[in-house]
Amino acid sequence: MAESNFVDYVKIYCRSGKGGRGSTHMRRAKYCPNGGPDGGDGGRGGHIILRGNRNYWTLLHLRYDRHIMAGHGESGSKNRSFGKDGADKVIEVPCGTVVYNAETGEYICDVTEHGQEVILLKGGRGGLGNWHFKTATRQAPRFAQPGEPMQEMTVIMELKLLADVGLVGFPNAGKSTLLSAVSSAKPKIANYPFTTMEPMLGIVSYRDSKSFVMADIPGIIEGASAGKGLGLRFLRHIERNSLLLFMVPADSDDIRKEYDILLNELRTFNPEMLDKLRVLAITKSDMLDQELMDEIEPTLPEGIPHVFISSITGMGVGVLKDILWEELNKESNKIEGHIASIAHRAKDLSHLQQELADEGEDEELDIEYIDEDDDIEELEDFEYEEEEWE
Ligand SMILES: Nc1nc2c(ncn2[C@@H]2O[C@H](COP(=O)(O)OP(=O)(O)OP(=O)(O)O)[C@@H](O)[C@H]2O)c(=O)[nH]1
Ligand SMILES: [Mg+2]
Repeated sequence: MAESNFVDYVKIYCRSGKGGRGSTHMRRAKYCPNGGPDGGDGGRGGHIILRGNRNYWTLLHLRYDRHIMAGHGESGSKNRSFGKDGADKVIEVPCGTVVYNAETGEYICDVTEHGQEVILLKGGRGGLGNWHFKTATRQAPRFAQPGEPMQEMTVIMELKLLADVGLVGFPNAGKSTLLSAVSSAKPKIANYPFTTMEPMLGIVSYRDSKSFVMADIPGIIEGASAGKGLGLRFLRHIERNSLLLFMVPADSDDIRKEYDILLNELRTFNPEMLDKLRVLAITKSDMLDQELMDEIEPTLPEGIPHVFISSITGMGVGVLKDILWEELNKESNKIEGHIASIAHRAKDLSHLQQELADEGEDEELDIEYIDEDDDIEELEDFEYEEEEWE
């Protein structure tokens, strides 16, 4: 997917700043030759911070800057002067970004709201200057604390679009046509499979200026979980939807079978997908007459609300919106929480390398770090007590 602008998977290297060291300065002034220790504390290293930003829709901007490093804290100096804190680095991410450790696959955090900030890596605390260590028996400590080390991590950021309703169907089922009919989104529509190559969101307005968000994703075929068609990588974008709208065209040979295949592919991707609310739309129903609909009706899968629709004539679309709204606002749905009702699982380590390769993100990112500001050497075996840190 290298040529696409829709980037929903990136690997980047992040490093926080290390803490500045405390100063070992001794005060010496004209009439005060043995003024004692007056070395100030080092500054804090910069944090790496993630911030949700609703103006970003993809992770594309992160493709260009794969090494994100915060500033180091400066050393303390004489007169008990504090060192300056290192500059924080804020990474703006679209709402719905989930972060994993690229080496262990471990889930780290997610950012779902605009303005939400998460500290991904903490900057090291600055070391205390020598004047903190002055005691009755040790009047001139010639040591200070080194700053705390920096932290580094290579992370995978994955975007999982936040929508209420996700469209699920074979290619050509009419998913994009529905999205274009009920929202102002302008997805590409054509009479061939895999017209939609990347996900798209649309805002569906409902009565009394209420609205919900619908996500159109590429079509799914039997065997998608084994990589057929566009595979299942786009399913991550409906992982967080609370409702899945299954779409099967009226001219399908076997609607129930098609529905079962879709369901099975979802289950293979993530069994929790089956815990979501489901609605079935029989699309392109302008091709049916009442008699045919009556014939199809009893063959439809049980236990799932269904509706015959045509995005072209508008038939059933209003009813569909009513059903979607009703389902979305069900008590059972509310308890689970609107967003992220799915728990984030760690990545499967045995497949992680393959996944990175599939996403074109398997290149090594680690960098060699040269420490130009060598820490206080004499203090290598210095052990400070933990409570010395504030
Ligand atoms: N007669 C009729 N044709 C429809 C209707 N909805 C969609 N179509 C046609 O079906 C074809 C496929 O529509 P799309 O909306 O592109 O289908 P899709 O599910 O998004 O397909 P992919 O993106 O390839 O997965 C187009 O030629 C549409 O014009 C409908 O309600 N009635
Ligand atoms: Mg489409």
